[in-house]
Amino acid sequence: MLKLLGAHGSPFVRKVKLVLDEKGLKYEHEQVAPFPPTAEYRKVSPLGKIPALIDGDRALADSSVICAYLERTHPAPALYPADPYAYARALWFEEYGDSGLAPIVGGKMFFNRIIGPRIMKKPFDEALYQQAVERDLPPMFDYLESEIAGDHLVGGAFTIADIGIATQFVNYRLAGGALAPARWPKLAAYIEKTHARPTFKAAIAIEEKIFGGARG
Ligand SMILES: N[C@@H](CCC(=O)N[C@@H](CS)C(=O)NCC(=O)O)C(=O)O
Repeated sequence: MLKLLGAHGSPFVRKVKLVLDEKGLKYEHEQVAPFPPTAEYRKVSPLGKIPALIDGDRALADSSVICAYLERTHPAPALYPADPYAYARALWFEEYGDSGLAPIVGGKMFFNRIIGPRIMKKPFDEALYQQAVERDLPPMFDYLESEIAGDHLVGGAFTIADIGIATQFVNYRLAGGALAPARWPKLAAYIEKTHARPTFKAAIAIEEKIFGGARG
């Protein structure tokens, strides 16, 4: 059976979980935290980061790598567009989530407000949080607002682009972030709809239980 390694709260672990769930695959989910990674875990994830995936005698690290692998090994339902440009655009939005949103939403908001104080005994840095909300994120949300034309980001279908962006907004929400519909009407409606998918709803319910009460 497939085994997903990585802890709840990570947008990258969630990205893989959502792909597994959208494809209806059976898997075990072992909670592995990377702070610090063990020597044993580094054998499957040489950079020491979560997630990793075990498939029989195969091991893979990195959420984008794992999702691409799952698409090849379990092609239906397709989560990547067939058209080359749409395919590349979907990868772009996944990257925008991973490298654009994650350091701000994950680092400056979720980690700063939830994981740091709760697990690492690091105090909440309110100025850093406000910097994310007031300075860093508005231009990123403006960009996403300008890209949204319907229910999905690319090709009129649900793809890795939607998973890659909306997983970051789960952390945004868990960290206490709110999307003002008056300023970003399309983005707010898009995220609400995407988070209402059964796969997202189930993931959010688990993580709200773990982290929801930790805001403060
Ligand atoms: N590019 C990686 C990023 C994974 C990542 O940064 N995971 C974080 C947790 S959300 C981590 O393991 N951090 C530990 C570290 O950087 O040492 C992926 O997509 O899987």
